[in-house]
Amino acid sequence: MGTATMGAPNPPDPCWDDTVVVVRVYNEAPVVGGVIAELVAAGLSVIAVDDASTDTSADEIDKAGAFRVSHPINLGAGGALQTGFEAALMLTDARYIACFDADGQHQLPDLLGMIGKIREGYDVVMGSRFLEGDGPTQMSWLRRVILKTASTLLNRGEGTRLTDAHNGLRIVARHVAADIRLSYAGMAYASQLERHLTRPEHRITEYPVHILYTEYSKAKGQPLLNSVNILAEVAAHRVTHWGRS
Ligand SMILES: Nc1nc2c(ncn2[C@@H]2O[C@H](COP(=O)(O)OP(=O)(O)OP(=O)(O)O)[C@@H](O)[C@H]2O)c(=O)[nH]1
Ligand SMILES: [Mg+2]
Repeated sequence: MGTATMGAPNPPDPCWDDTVVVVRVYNEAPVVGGVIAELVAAGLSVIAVDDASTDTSADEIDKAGAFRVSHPINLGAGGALQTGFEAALMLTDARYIACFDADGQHQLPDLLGMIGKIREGYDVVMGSRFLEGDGPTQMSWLRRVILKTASTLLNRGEGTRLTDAHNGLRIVARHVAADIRLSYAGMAYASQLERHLTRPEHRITEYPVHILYTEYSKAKGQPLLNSVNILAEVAAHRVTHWGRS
């Protein structure tokens, strides 16, 4: 006779069909296939925005099972994110839209936890590298100081209490995504996005995440100078909008 165990049935597999994940991709061929395949295997729908990559990223995206949208020219990380939000709104009826990087720095368990969090009734859930002390995130001390200072300045401006204002791992409710208009070039889009997400009418919270600084991502990622630029942009906005927010 069979050996099937009696008693309580297995819990159903978790279902993530209320969420679509936007992955922006610029020349990430060595890693993007693995990143997307893991999301797809978990049951998530993925829209990958290929930002005019000159390597084989597009093939890797297709093989891994994402829906691919391709820019004919490179529009930068902000432009790619804007396309991702618009595609998610146009092509799906997802309640939530998540952003996940293609370079292997973001981790699936963090994303799944953030989906659980936004289902509690938030409009925006932001990943934070600094919520659980400094945790296992292997960031250089200088980048850490710069990003924390940017968060402090942004908080003063927007009246929010974020610990990590420039984290790419985020999830937003559909109505929040519908109002996003990213127009800044370079990495300055991040401050523009944060200012939108932290509007007082949005119910926002943070969720602890662990960003991996792999040899690959360190070799390919943003130079420290970009963190300095982010800080300068937030400070300049603070000065020009003094007393207005
Ligand atoms: N740098 C860059 N990234 C882009 C562009 N278009 C899309 N991306 C994607 O945007 C995501 C974030 O880019 P990163 O350069 O890793 O930026 P970051 O994670 O904020 O910075 P690091 O912590 O240094 O890695 C990655 O998935 C990129 O592939 C672009 O034009 N430039
Ligand atoms: Mg990165």
